[in-house]
Amino acid sequence: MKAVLTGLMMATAALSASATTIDMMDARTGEPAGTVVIENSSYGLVFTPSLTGLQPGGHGFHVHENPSCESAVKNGDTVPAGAAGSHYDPQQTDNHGYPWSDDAHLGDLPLLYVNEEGDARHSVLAPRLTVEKVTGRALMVHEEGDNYSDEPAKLGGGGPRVLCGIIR
Ligand SMILES: [Cu+2]
Repeated sequence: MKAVLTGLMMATAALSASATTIDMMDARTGEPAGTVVIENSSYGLVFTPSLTGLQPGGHGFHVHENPSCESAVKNGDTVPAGAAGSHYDPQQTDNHGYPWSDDAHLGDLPLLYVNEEGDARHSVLAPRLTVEKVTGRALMVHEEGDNYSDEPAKLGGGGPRVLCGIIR
């Protein structure tokens, strides 16, 4: 019994050791905007947001490919957090889809839910990811929602990037 308990405690310690806190910032101003904790589970990667000051409703939430939240110039326009690149897609699916689909960007996450007070507190699970797979990338929150499709708008229709954080 004691050995079983010790084993359980060690397993718990191993899981919590893999938790990583991502400092999020406003993509336009660079001001701190809260945190997202990521943690491995037996079923995938858990994202637990602690964010405030967002528009109520659903927001596109993705892992983007580059570890940068700098703005970038695209077609003559400045894009906040544009240096993060597009959705992390190591398998080159070139397809925006469901987080549990094999034929979608690996960085496609479940929608981030923001309550009427503008707070995001609900955890989401990405079954194909681990802390190790996303380290060295960027985490992004978009202004609009996400329909897990490239139709009618590319990349789920999330629009501008509002919050960004580097996953270290
Ligand atoms: Cu995105």
